[in-house]
Amino acid sequence: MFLRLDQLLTAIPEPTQQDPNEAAALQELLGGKYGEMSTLNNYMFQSFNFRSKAKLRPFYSIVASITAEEVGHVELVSNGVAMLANGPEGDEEGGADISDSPFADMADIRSTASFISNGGGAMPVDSNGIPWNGTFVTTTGNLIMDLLFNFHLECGARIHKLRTYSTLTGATGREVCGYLLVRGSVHAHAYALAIKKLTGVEIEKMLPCPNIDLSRIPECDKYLQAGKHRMLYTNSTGDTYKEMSGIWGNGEQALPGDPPGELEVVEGVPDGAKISNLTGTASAFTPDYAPEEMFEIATKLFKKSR
Ligand code: MN3
Repeated sequence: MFLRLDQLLTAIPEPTQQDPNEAAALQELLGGKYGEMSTLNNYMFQSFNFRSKAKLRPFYSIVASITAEEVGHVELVSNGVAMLANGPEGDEEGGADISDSPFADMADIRSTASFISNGGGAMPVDSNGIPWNGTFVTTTGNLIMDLLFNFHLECGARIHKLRTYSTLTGATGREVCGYLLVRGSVHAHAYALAIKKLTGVEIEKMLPCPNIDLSRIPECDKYLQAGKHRMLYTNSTGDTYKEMSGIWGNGEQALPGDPPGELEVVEGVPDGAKISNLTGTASAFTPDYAPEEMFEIATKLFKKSR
């Protein structure tokens, strides 16, 4: 079962300007082959299909708990995409004259469909608008094969995050990349250690792979100082999934190059942040947009719930 919290994993700075092309670039981290839809669905289906869950509990726990974090990553990137596509100011008043082509600029953005079909929202597509698909999921039934695939997936995801970061100039998209680079590094490290426990092969010595020095990415700094590169969250209640501390912990240390310290499993979820309150885009419904009645109904229903 899953529990939903009305928060984002980290605070994303509001954009200073509308930038639907940066939103399209960020889509790669959502619906690209190595995006968050892929990490989420790989670990989710592997955890559903996991055999001998009781006997292999530490390994099941690590895949199951990371699954929950990945839902939060999908949510984080989706919010970043929508914030960039929307820009800093809402447009709830409307009143534009449709014959003036108020959205002429949208014909020239990279993903015109993100405006025409999706109203500036995020979609499970890559940076070229090509849909994410289920063939990106690997669940073989062989635990070592699946963990190896997950290690590769997280390493590939880091390349894509770095390259996406280097296409962005605004703080909004860069923050999303910086946070995910740190957390993706944790997940690559976690799968490497799981493989080591099962096979004796010290695959974590390949890390960081690719060789990305997080200390040179300013947006990573506060997360490194807070020790986010050393923490795995159970994303559950009580001590459920705590068994993974035999893999993540147990004297294992942070990767060379990152701030030193022992790896630790943290019960529960990380501190969340507020979700940006995006407003409607009245001019997208020119000439007729009247949300007031819906707002009124919602206000009445809210009062009845109290
Ligand atoms: Mn992720």
